[in-house]
Amino acid sequence: MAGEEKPDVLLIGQKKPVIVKGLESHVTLHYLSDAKDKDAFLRSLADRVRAVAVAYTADRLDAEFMKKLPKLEQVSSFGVGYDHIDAKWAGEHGIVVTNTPDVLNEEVADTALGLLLCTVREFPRAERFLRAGKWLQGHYPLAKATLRNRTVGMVGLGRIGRAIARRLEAFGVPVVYHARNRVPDVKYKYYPKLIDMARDVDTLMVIVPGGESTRNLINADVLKALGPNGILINMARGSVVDERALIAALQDRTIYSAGLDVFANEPHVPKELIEMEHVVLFPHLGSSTEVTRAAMDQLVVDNILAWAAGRPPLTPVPETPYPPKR
Ligand code: NAP
Ligand code: 8YV
Repeated sequence: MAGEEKPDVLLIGQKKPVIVKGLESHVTLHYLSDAKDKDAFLRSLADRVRAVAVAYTADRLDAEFMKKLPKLEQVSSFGVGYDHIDAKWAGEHGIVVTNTPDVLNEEVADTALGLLLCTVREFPRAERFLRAGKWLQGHYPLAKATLRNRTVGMVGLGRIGRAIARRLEAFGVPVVYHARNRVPDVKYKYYPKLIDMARDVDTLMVIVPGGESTRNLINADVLKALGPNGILINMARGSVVDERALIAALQDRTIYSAGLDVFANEPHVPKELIEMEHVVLFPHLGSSTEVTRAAMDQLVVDNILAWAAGRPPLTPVPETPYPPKR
């Protein structure tokens, strides 16, 4: 890029140090977060901005937003999930979208196992018991659930799902799975129908993408099929679970318990869930360690740098193949 004018890149969301430091000497960065009037700011950049870096997955990029940047070629988004971006529209309009897969697989799988153990064995509740001084009056009650006699039905067996399944195998827990397609190189039993798997297992581990194709996949029927010993772990997106149906199923003990890392309207969590002692709630922290978040940020940077150098994107999403149709 020596001697050439630096390309203009819009940064949406937080000014994360890895992203800003990684990009600022290669491109001219414009910060949407600094704009007092966001529409006027976008209008002033419409002829120049050809790439966008999205620093956090809560920032939405729908067709209406992307239309405001008619020269847009590339969206480099933080997070493996990209349900906050209209990738289909982007693909149809010659825009390449990239995400940050793989670098977070093991971290998210660790969190999933942590959430499962916390839910089955009531560890957070037991800790609250100790801190409240209740141990002085007697032992914490024996947990009714155990991982020892459970079978986990994976809802999704992609990059992260497989890392979770490997951990479950090491724990001696039988694994089966549901996805739209059979995974050729695994020995776990495949269920083409989620409802059949829910009937056969007592634990569901959800790790599919969000968006319309999975909206309310875990509904009242699936929860009923899971049954009174059933535990639901949601590591995917809040939209994948019908939250009202889940609350009802927990209140009337249609299922035993749930461990949730994600919610329909984050960071707002329904008060009914907060008031329940027998569920475990994490504030969407699947990938949230410094090292893994830095690796995700770096991949946001590397995808922009590849675009700026005219190289193919490192991690384009399937809806926006490279080279783009322009
Ligand atoms: P991936 O490799 O693309 O795997 C997705 C899996 O879901 C595949 O097995 C896929 O199989 C299945 N799937 C997709 N659509 C489906 C549908 N409609 N019905 C049933 N199964 C479906 O994705 P990944 O890298 O493992 O990530 C999965 C998701 O986890 C992300 O998109 C994100 O939403 C979530 N996530 C959450 C956190 C967190 O902090 N809680 C962190 C990272 C990721 P088929 O295509 O064969 O159906
Ligand atoms: C993100 C995630 O950190 O990668 C994803 O899809 O859900 C997490 O790893 C989270 O989305 C931040 O908003």
